[in-house]
Amino acid sequence: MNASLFDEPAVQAIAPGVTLVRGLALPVEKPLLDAIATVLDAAPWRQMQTPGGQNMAVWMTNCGPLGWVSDRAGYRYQASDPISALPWPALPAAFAALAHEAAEQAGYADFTPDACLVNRYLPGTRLSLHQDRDEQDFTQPIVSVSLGLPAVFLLGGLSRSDKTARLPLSHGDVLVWGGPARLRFHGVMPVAEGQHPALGAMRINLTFRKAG
Ligand code: MD3
Ligand code: FE
Repeated sequence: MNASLFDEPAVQAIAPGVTLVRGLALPVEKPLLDAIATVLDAAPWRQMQTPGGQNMAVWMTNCGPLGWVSDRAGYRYQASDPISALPWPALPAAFAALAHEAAEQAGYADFTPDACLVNRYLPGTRLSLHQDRDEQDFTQPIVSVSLGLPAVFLLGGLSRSDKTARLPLSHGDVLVWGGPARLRFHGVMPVAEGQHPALGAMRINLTFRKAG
């Protein structure tokens, strides 16, 4: 039983342009996990290289028409998986429906993502403060789905040096970032050790974007 479902409104305004829908993914946990397994069969977890040649700490894959990649040449979206040279696996219907529903609850009527970056955090993994600016159209929101171990998001401002706020997220929580929040710096604190009943010792984040 999740008591917070009863003493908090389902849709919470966290900051201008930041909407949290606690537990929105819980009723579709099984379809989401099945779809993640299908994506991983075609496009397994990999550590991408930073433009400087370091391994990124977060293990990633993608699905949908476009996937985010990083290598010595830089950051970009592309239609093919650099490992297989095949198109990224299709965006699963359960993913598309959840992203659309979350965006709608946040006030975006017609969110049709063309990219889903899937991030895997093992305990100790963090994501340093950055902006998402490789997409074409910043009027489109980003939808993020947290699964598995809990994490603390860092929400900064429009400048790297702005003070950050901490936002704890758990399995099933869905966030929508748009409008004035779209270019805010953000990151993830190191994920604490733990075991999630469905996912074990990992956190998975689905990040939906309109990239092209
Ligand atoms: C806030 N992923 O993949 S998603 C990323 O939990 C990324 O894996 C994190 O940041 C994760 O780029 C956070 C949440 C997120 C995404 C985009 C944002 C937060 C954002 C854009 C603006 C402000
Ligand atoms: Fe990001």
